[in-house]
Amino acid sequence: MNSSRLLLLLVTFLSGAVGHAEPSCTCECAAAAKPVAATSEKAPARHPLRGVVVEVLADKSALLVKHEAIPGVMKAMTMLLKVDAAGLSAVSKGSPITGLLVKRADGWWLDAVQLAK
Ligand SMILES: [Cu+2]
Repeated sequence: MNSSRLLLLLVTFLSGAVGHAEPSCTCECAAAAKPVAATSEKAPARHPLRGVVVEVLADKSALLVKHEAIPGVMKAMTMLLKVDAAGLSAVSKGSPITGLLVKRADGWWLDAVQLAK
């Protein structure tokens, strides 16, 4: 009776100590992890792409790109990719480029377009 009561006190003390240490860790982890989790849930997958600009189609805000194979996504091909204004002005016909291929509701986009080095 005496020893089990001592054990109970010990367990209570230990769980109290753990309970005190854990919340601050949980808070930090939750704060750090939440935005990442939310982003990965919402944002579509971005696949690194390497290719060459075949044509700049400014009127369509798009580039005709001959790109290398993207394993698990698509084989090597020449295709039209929508780009933002920055992407459009960063390249010209014949430019070797890299970017991030993203599938959106309105089709395939190339984000973060850069001249390949
Ligand atoms: Cu393609």
